[in-house]
Amino acid sequence: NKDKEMLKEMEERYKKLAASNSKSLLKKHLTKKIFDNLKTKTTPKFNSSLIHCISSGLCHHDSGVGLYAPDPEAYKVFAELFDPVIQDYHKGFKKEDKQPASCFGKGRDFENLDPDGQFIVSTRVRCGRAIKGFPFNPCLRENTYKELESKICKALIKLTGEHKGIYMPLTGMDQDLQKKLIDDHLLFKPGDRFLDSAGATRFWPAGRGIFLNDAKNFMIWCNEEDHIRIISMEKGGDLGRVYDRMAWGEEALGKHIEFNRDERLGFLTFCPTNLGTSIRASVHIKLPSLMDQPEELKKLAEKYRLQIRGTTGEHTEAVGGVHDISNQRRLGLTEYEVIKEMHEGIKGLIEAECKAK
Ligand code: ADP
Ligand code: CIR
Repeated sequence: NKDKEMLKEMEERYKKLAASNSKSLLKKHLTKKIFDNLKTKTTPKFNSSLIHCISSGLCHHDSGVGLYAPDPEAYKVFAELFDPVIQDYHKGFKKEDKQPASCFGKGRDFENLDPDGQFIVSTRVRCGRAIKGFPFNPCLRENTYKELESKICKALIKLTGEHKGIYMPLTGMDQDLQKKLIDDHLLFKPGDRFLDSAGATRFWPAGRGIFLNDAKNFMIWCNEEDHIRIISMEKGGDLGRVYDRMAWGEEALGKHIEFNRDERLGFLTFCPTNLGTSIRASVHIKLPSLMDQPEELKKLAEKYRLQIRGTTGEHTEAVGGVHDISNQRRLGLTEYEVIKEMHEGIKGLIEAECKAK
């Protein structure tokens, strides 16, 4: 009976989304037929159902995507919904397509995007990793969050050289320190409403934390949206150097942790937008002339397959003319190709800015 009631409630909420003017990929691709096909399915190992996948998008009609995978098997069991969303977001990755083998290549192939420091405030490259054998947020409990954290910490203490650093758990962290780390763009913000309604913030702050190297240009986030986020960041536009630091850190960590990589979808992540390489390479950039022509900027971003975000992250505004511009697609191409696409795009934007002056 309880199951019947839950199904009825999900149907009501689905109808509301379908009748709304939401621009989310969930609304676009979750047809009535697919909804009916999937509504009573569950994943074999962790028993997740459709509501776990779509609850964020049902809550927030202003989602860009609105879909998450509660566990790795969800990508297969609910493929009828995930596949078209993945194809749309990653610009044409079809259900027969396969993520190529990892190839990081050399960051030094990419020249500094802004050697005179005119446009780029800072550059950041991140990737996400899941640990094999564990489900994602909606299926984790306080003890599994802690178990993941302790596995990650065991690997972190083995990092050496420029990656060496300390792990700071969120539990018991000084409020001023937490605020400073967030303001410096080093640490994730708590209370993301999209993650919250996706079931990704339960037992907070248990098992969550940040590892920071001595130079504060290499970070590892523990149990935020993904089990692991590996991040490299510094002032200026030396994308190649930032990328190499992340890639070497990923390689070092991978010697001590088995990452969950799918043959077809590449590295598995909670959000389907992060599959494949899971790399987001971004610059905080000032383009004063292009900012005055938002339509032109939007057109250029589409041409170069770039995504524009606000200054303090996704779903925020651009403060002081600083935008966060990054590669949109992460799946269907190698790590090296992702960085190349982003490098060419930013180069193109800077050229357009110079012409628009
Ligand atoms: P992600 O999914 O990559 O973690 P978010 O949009 O949630 O992205 O941003 C996380 C944090 O990283 C935010 O504080 C954001 O301002 C910061 N950030 C992203 N790109 C840059 C950059 N190029 N320079 C400085 N900070 C950045
Ligand atoms: C949304 O749907 O807006 C959020 N769930 C975040 C989706 C991830 N966004 C992205 O473009 N990488």
